[in-house]
Amino acid sequence: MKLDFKNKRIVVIGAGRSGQALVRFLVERGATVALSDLRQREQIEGLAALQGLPIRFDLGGHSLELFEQADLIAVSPGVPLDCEPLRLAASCGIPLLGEIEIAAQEITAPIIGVTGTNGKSTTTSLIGKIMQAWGKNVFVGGNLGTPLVDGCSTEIDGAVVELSSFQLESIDKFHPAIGLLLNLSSDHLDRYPDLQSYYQAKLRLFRNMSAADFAVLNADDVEVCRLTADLKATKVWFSRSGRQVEGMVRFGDRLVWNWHGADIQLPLTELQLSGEHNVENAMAAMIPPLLQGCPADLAWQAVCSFAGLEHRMQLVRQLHGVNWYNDSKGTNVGSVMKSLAGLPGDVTLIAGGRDKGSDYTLLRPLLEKKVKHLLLLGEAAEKMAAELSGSCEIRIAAGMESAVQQAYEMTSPSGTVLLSPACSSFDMFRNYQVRGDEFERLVRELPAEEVAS
Ligand code: UMA
Ligand code: ADP
Repeated sequence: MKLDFKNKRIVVIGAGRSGQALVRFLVERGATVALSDLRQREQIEGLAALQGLPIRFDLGGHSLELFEQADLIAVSPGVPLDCEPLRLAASCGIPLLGEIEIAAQEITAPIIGVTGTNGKSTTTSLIGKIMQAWGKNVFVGGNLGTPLVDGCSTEIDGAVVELSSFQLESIDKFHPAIGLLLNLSSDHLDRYPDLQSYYQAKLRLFRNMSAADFAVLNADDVEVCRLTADLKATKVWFSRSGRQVEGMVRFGDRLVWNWHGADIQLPLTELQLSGEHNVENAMAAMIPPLLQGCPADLAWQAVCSFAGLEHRMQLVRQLHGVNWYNDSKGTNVGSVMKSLAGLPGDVTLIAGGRDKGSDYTLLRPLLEKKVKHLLLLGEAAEKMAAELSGSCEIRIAAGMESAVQQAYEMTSPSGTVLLSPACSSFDMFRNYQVRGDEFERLVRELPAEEVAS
C-alpha cells in the first residue's frame, strides 16, 4: 500500500546516498522535507545535486526541535536508532521508517531480499544477472550501492535487494516474496550490544513472510538453522556439503536442484568465480529464479558468465612471481578467513582499519598456516597486533603506501600479497572502494624491474 506523503513534515536523517535519494523521492510526492546530518555541508558529497529543491538543510548537527515537530522521520541505514534525535522523536510518538520500508511500500512487483554476513553483494548481483538474462526488467541494488527508493520511479518486473542488518532494523511491513539468509557470523559489534542482537536484526527479513513466500537458507550454517526453526515462510535449502535437503545440493563437481521432483544437474566446472564461498553464492543465487520459473540452463549460463565484483579477491597484478589481490570488501573476520582459505601459503596480509568490536583471535589458526607477514593499518592496528601476536611476523604500517612498499620488499617470489582488512575503511578512506582503488594504484606503480638491494 502506498504511503501518503503530501504536505507531511518529514525529517530525513543522514545525508549520504540513502538520505539524498529519500529527499528526491519525498519532495516528488509533495512532502515538506528537512535533511539533517551531523556533518557540515562541505564534508558531504553530492549535495549540489539537491540544489534548487524546496528543502531545509540542517547540517553540522541535528536540531532537536525539527525532530520533535515532524510527522515522520525517514532514517538512513548508517544512523543508529538509539541516537539522541531518534530517541527524542520516539518519546514524542513520532513514527520512524527506514529507506527500504518507504521504498518497498511503493513497489508492487515481487522483491527478492538478500541478507547474511558475507556474500550478499555477489549473490544479489548474480540473481540480477540471471533475471536480466531471462529478459526481466529488474532493479538491482540496496546495500550494494543504489538505494531502493531510486528503483521506485520506473516500471519494473521485480527488485533484487541486498539488505544489511542496519536496513532491516527500520522496516515495518516490508514483505519480500523470497528472502535469502546466506550465513551468520560476527560483524558490526560496534553497533550492536552482542552477536544475538545483530542476528535478530538480520532475521527481521522474514517477519512479514507467510507460507506463500520462500526463505532460502544455508543448511550448512549452524546459526542459520538454529534461528530459522520457526519461520512461517516455505524453506528452500542449499547445502555445499551435500546434506540431503530439499533445494540445491552440491555433490562433488555438480549441483543438483532437488525440489518437488525436479531433476536438474549443473556442472560446477563451468563456474568462473573461484573459492568455495562462491559456490555457496552461486547455489543460493540460482534458487529464486528457479522458483519463479526461469529455465535452469539459461540461469546457469548467466551465473557462469559472471567474473565477480570489484574489490573481492581481485587479482590486481602478477609481479616477480607474486600475485597481488585486492579484497578490500573483506571487512570482517569471517570474510578474511574465506579469502585466506582459498590461497596457497606464503601470504603477506595487509589488514586493519576501523575496528567493529571483532574478535581477531579467530584468525590465528589460518595466520599460522598461511601467513608469513602481517602488515597492520589504521585504528585497529594495535588491537589486532595484540590479539594476533606470535601467529606470524607482525608489523604496523604508517599507511597504505608504506604497507604496499613493505609487502613488495618482503614477499618472496611465488608468494601472495592480499589486502583483506577485516575492518571497515572509514578511519582512513571514504569507503571500501576508495581503499581498494588506492591499493590498486600503488600496486600498479610498483617498478616491474628488479630493484638491486
Ligand atoms: N549520520 C548522521 N547522524 C548519525 C550517524 C550518521 O547524520 O547519528 C550521517 C553521516 O554523517 C553521513 C550519513 O549519515 O553523512 C551516512 O548515512 P549512511 O551511513 O546510511 O550512508 P549512505 O551513504 O546512505 O549509504 C547507505 C549504506 N551505508 C551504511 O549502511 C553504513 C551503504 O552501504 C549503501 O550502499 C547505501 O546506503 C545505499 O543503500 C555501505 C555499507 O558500508 C556499502 N554498508 C554496511 C556493510 O555492508 O557492512 C552495512
Ligand atoms: P557482502 O556484500 O556480504 O559484504 P560480498 O559478496 O561483497 O559480501 O563479499 C565480500 C567478501 O566476503 C568477499 O571478498 C569474500 O572474502 C567474502 N565472502 C563472499 N561470499 C561469502 C560467503 N558466501 N561466505 C563467506 N564469505 C564470503
